[in-house]
Amino acid sequence: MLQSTSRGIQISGAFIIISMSSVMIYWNSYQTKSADITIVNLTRQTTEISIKTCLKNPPSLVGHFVFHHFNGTLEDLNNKYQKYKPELGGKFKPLECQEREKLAIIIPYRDRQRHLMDFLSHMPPMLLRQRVEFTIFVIEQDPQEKFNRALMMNVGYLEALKQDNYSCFIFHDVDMYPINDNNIYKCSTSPRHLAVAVEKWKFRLPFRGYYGGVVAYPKAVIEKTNGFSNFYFGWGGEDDDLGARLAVVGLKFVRPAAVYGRYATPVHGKDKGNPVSKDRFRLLGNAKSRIWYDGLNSVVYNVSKIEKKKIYTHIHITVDRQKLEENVKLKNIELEMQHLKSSPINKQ
Ligand code: UD2
Ligand code: MN
Repeated sequence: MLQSTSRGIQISGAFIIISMSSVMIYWNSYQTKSADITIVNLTRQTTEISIKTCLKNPPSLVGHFVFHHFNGTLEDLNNKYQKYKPELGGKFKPLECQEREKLAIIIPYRDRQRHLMDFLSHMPPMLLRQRVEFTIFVIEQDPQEKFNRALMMNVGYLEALKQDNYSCFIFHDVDMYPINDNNIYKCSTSPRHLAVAVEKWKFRLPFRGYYGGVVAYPKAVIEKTNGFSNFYFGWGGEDDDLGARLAVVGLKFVRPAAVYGRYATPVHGKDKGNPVSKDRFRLLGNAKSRIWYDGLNSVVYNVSKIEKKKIYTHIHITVDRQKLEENVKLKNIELEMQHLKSSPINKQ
């Protein structure tokens, strides 16, 4: 017999109390109070059956799927995704199982409304087929300064952690759309470069050390590399800098097979506020020595607005380039002083 009450279900003398994460069965250890149930003796035999954890390759995957431009509105998407019951700010959880990893997708962003709508239309269905628990964070840099993609990645990491204890971070171009759902958006202990076969590069790597587009980092790795460099204003260089940082801490990117890591990329021009960086080769030249003072530990920015939308979180950032660069230099001096103080000659 199965009888439902407001707090639990009774099956032939046993109660099953359903909580968010587990199912507890209390055998013969109950007392009823009219329709309500009071558990009087929890010390008797208890059995816990966990709701199943999500599989890494769930049967819901379809393999190759097509990217379509989206012509609707954000409201259309809000309605479309209502059935998944995202929490405010766009936290989606798989309904079928429990996922341990919490993923933050960080999108460095400015003035790409059309690409953003395509992204918001394309990504959640795939991520839910993959049984990923995720939130999309759009980190928008205001128009004052040249665009700085890696700086927005640092900001996204720090701001996402203020919202929840995310354990996996995927830094994602807004104009890249995965087209094979076997490219799983979860972290491993190594950092992963996911954009292996990109349409704009004729579906192959342009060069071996290419780390553009989409990278997945577990939290521990971001901390190890002190995040990303703050110095790359304008287009280019910051993606090569990631590889240099990983080399310093003895890590390498791993990649999914090219048949999985496929991305559709719309053709677009260069953005006004993001001219090719003239400093990029100079910066790359000393990328390895900057890692300890140029990154998360020296970033300076101002949050002007946080918008918790129904299906994603939009954070608006202002950057004072002079202040930021001064702070990075100060951090360098501070670390050098500490180093000198702790050197054996000063300890005598
Ligand atoms: C390549 C890399 C990209 C990055 C960039 C150099 C690929 C597929 N992507 O992209 O990862 O290394 O070179 O910086 O090879 N953005 C805005 N607004 C702007 C400018 C940039 O939102 O005004 C964001 C947006 O998320 C965009 C990303 O920055 O997808 C990269 O900028 P891009 O699309 O102009 O550069 P692209 O396609 O050459
Ligand atoms: Mn692009």
